[in-house]
Amino acid sequence: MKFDELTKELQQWIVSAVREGHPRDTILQSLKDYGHAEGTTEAVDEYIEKLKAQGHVIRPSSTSVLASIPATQTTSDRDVQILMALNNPRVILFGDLLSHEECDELIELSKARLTPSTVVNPTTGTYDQEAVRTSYGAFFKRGENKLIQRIETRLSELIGCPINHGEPIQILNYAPGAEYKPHVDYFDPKQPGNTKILAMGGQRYATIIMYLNDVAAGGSTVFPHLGLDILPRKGNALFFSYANEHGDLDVNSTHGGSPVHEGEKWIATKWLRIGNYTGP
Ligand code: PD2
Ligand code: ZN
Repeated sequence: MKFDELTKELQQWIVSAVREGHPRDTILQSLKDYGHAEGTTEAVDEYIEKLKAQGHVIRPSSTSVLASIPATQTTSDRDVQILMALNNPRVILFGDLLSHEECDELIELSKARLTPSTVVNPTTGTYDQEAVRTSYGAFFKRGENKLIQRIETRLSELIGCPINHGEPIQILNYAPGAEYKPHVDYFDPKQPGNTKILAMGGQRYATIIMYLNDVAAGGSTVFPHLGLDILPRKGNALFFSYANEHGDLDVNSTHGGSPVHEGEKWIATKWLRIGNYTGP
């Protein structure tokens, strides 16, 4: 039976079950248990395929995974708190990942290097200055100094990702009114301008945003598809992922940096690749 031929009630039930991440077979068994076995297998498969084609990643349901997350995660040089976790897409808010001294040092070291931020043009592959991103930024080469080495090791231990899969840390500074409009951090492989950037370590699969100062008002990291806003707090860090090794990409990871209303905002961003990052 086609999905559209089911009753509206049944359609809604299937939509919720699939989006909540329940396994296909569990969904089919429940439908059978409640007397809806006939024709629903095709309809469930049709809906799952449609979601995948739209770029949604369907992950297993995770209540038990979230329940077992420890309150504190220990790395070789620091205990990091876990303040919030969402499973689908994976979003984790870490508390106290950086010390206040580390935040201040990153800001001071970057001040002399700041230049206007750019975005990758998906058609041409050039790095262009655009109104969608009005921050200033500075890069630190991987392992550039002791501080960067320490932070990169800590992140690698926390996330379980090899250091050489990480792009260089980027510091971003937002003045009042500055923002980064909602976007995805992965590169659409169908766009010709992304070929070169994808060749330098494969797809990006996750982002870590480290908040280097408290912002008096505004400047949250927003996830419009999730109705989620993360407020900048000095030393906290946000991890979110959006791709897997099969090339599935999750549009629900769309996020932005909302305009700063009062004060300024400083963050450090680390993007992670599926393979070794070989770019600049
Ligand atoms: O500044 C942010 O909160 C922000 C928002 C969206 C940073 C990024 N994206 C990024 O660096 O990719
Ligand atoms: Zn982003």
